Amino acid sequence: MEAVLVGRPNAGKSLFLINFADYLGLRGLEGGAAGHRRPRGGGLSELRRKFVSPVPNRVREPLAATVSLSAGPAGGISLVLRDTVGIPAHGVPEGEIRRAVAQGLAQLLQATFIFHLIDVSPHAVPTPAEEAVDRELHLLAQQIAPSLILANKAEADLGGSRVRRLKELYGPTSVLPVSALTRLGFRDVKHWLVEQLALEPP
Ligand SMILES: Nc1nc2c(ncn2[C@@H]2O[C@H](COP(=O)(O)OP(=O)(O)OP(=O)(O)O)[C@@H](O)[C@H]2O)c(=O)[nH]1
Ligand SMILES: [Mg+2]
Repeated sequence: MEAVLVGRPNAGKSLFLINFADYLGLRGLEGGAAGHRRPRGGGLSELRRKFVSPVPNRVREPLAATVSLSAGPAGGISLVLRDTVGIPAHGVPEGEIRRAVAQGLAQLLQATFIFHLIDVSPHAVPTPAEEAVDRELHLLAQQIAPSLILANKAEADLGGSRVRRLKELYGPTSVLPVSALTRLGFRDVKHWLVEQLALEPP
C-alpha cells in the first residue's frame, strides 16, 4: 500500500513525509543517500537537510518511507509514504524537472491513498493559474484513489481564512489543516488513514 504525496512546489511534501513518517513509526527508507537504512540519531535531521528546501524543485531524487500503521486488532499495517516532485503552475521546464514531474504523475496512478498538499501560509496566496493546478490535481486524485487535501503550514494561517477558502472550494470533509513543521493535525491524518483501511474490502 502506498500513500502518494502530491502538490505544487514548496507545499511542504518532503517535510510532511519525513515528520509524518517519524510520527507513525519509521521502518525504512528508499531514496537519496539514505538508501534503505533506517536512520539513527541524526538521521531525520540529515533527511530534512537534504530533501527540505525553500527553493522549489531543488531535490528531484525520489524519497519514500515505510511506516507502520496500527489499525486495531489486526495489528501493524505497513504503508509506504511516497514523495513526488512539485508540479509548477507556470509551465514545466525542459529536461530533468519535466521528467521528474511525469514520473511523479505516473506514481500517482499506483497510489492506494493520495495526500494533496496545499500551502496555506500568507505568503503563498495562489495566483489563478496556481489555483487551477490544484483544482486539476484534486480532480485527478479523486479519480485514482481515496484522497485528502492537507492544508499545510496551517500554523501560519492566522484566522484560518485560507483553510476556510479551501473547504469552500473542495468541501469540508476533503480538507484537513496540518502543519508539517509543528505536527498539527497529524493525529487526524492518521485517523483518516485508519478509517480508510477499515473500509477497504479484505
Ligand atoms: N511554516 C511552515 N513551513 C513549512 C511547513 N512545511 C514545510 N515548510 C517549509 O516550506 C519549504 C518547502 O518545504 P518542502 O518540504 O521542501 O516542500 P516540497 O513540497 O517538498 O517542495 P518541492 O520538493 O519543491 O516540490 C521549506 O522551507 C519548509 O521548511 C509548515 O508546516 N510550516
Ligand atoms: Mg520536496
